[in-house]
Amino acid sequence: MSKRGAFVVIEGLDRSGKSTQAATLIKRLQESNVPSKLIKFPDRTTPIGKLIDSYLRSETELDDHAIHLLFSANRWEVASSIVKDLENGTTVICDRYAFSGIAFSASKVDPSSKPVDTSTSDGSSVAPTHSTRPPLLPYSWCRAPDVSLPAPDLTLFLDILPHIASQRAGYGGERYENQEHQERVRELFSRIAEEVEAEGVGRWVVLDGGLELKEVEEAIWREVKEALRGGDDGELGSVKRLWD
Ligand code: NYM
Ligand code: MG
Repeated sequence: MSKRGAFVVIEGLDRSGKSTQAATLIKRLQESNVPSKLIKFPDRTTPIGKLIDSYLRSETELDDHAIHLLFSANRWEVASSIVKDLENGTTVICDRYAFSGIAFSASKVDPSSKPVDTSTSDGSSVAPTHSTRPPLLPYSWCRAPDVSLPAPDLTLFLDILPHIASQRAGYGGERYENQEHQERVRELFSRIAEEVEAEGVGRWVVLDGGLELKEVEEAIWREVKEALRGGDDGELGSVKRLWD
């Protein structure tokens, strides 16, 4: 059997540079004659993806549970083809994955909900913000639909501060693209990182997305070369499943 490909996911907040870096990475892999393929979630081209696209552009309203399940279904549509590619020796680079699914949904709050606690030590009260409201969807509920999806061998998290991301071109056009929500998304990504490490569902590497493009590119390349070697034992083994 030929050596299987590596499954590499790039994650981060909106405008953290994922898509730019994913495009550069795939070019570099191809120049190095590594069979590879770039995929992205949401894949807005499928029937489910079109619903997601319309929701993100605020052209459609959907129940929060329903849209969460659609994002997951959009991954399940291609889950078996990801496994097939990996087994055939193709390295799959994936721009966002189930971790975005959890982070963006579990960070939602009901704007009309009662804030958790907004009183200050002197007894006065501050205006409620996103971070003082209770979550709309439980974390464990958000994680459940993606259980058993193919697990990445490596996740590269491009870390950026929400106020820096908000200054980048193209920010703010879609749902979720506001600093308060993104602060909460960033906290959830840290929680997910801890779980990925605790449960051994591949490596999770945090890279500074605020650096120059070229520096981020080199850091990514170092990690991906290591992943292609198969880590310490030089073996990627069979494709694992998320949270198994
Ligand atoms: N997003 C992405 C989710 O809410 N759930 C998911 O499962 C995925 C994959 O969609 N703000 C959010 C994150 C982004 C938005 O992604 C669209 P992109 O990469 O900007 O097209
Ligand atoms: Mg976006």
